[in-house]
Amino acid sequence: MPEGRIIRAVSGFFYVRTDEGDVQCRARGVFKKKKQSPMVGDWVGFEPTVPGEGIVTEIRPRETELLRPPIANVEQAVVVCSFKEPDFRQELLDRFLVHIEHEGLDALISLTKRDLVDDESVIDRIRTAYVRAGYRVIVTSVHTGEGVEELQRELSGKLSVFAGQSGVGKSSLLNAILPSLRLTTGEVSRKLKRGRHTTRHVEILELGKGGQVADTPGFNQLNFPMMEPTDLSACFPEMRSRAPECRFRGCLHQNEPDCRVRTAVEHGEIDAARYRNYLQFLQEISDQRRY
Ligand SMILES: Nc1nc2c(ncn2[C@@H]2O[C@H](COP(=O)(O)OP(=O)(O)OP(=O)(O)O)[C@@H](O)[C@H]2O)c(=O)[nH]1
Ligand SMILES: [Mg+2]
Ligand SMILES: [Zn+2]
Repeated sequence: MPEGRIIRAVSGFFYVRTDEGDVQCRARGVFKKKKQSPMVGDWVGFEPTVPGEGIVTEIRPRETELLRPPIANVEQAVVVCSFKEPDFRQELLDRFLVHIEHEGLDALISLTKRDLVDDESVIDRIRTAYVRAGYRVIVTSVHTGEGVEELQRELSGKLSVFAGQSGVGKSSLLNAILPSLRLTTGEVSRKLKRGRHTTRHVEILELGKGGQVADTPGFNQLNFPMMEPTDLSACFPEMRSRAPECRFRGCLHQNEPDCRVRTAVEHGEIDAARYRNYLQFLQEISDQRRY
């Protein structure tokens, strides 16, 4: 059976890349019954129908699966956040990171539109908070080219996904890395200070040097999947590494005595805003579980 990888999904069609070219496929009906659906990034087997077309009949087991944005088998997620237009939202960044950690992907943070910020201390505060938490952080501007090559290096030799709010500059960054992509980009609305959802589909793009990236539509909200409260602190690397030194196993780092995480927050080793977001997410997760 011919095989390939789904590189794009648009209104019920799956574009499967094979050595012999792309094949436009529909999915076999049985997937619907099983409540399964092929995803971009999936390795699939298909039955050819007419030249260039086929039907996906088999989905290979996924190594990883991200539901927002929906993509399978990526190794690394690049969370893209702008300093301005739209304004930096740390809570949303932390939400994205929890999702990514929960799915076991490597995370990289790209802070965009550096050219719109005059105050260097704003950049430093954010960068330091996340570097200390254990993340790779790349500050970029497509106007000055800052950070573009560094980002490109981090993308080589693997499949990554760009995730982030609409308008933060995901597609613009990809164009800066490889101008021939000519992805459509959109102005940020002045009035609403929000992106206009310019990218409509998840699509895997070839960057050369063995690098592949999925550009994805932006979104502004993100709820958590069902998870245990103890899973949540494991999604914060700086808490995960300190938790073994808490007095209690399963410590949720709230009011427990001899909590190493709280001590680290008090000493400024863990970013206070990230810790506040953690507590808020913990509340959300326990509220979820009550229904
Ligand atoms: N000043 C400045 N503007 C940028 C930069 N990067 C992107 N922009 C602008 O930000 C706007 C949105 O960029 P896009 O690349 O379309 O954003 P996106 O994240 O792909 O948005 P969606 O596809 O809607 O999710 C465009 O007007 C870009 O020109 C940057 O580094 N500096
Ligand atoms: Mg886009
Ligand atoms: Zn603790």
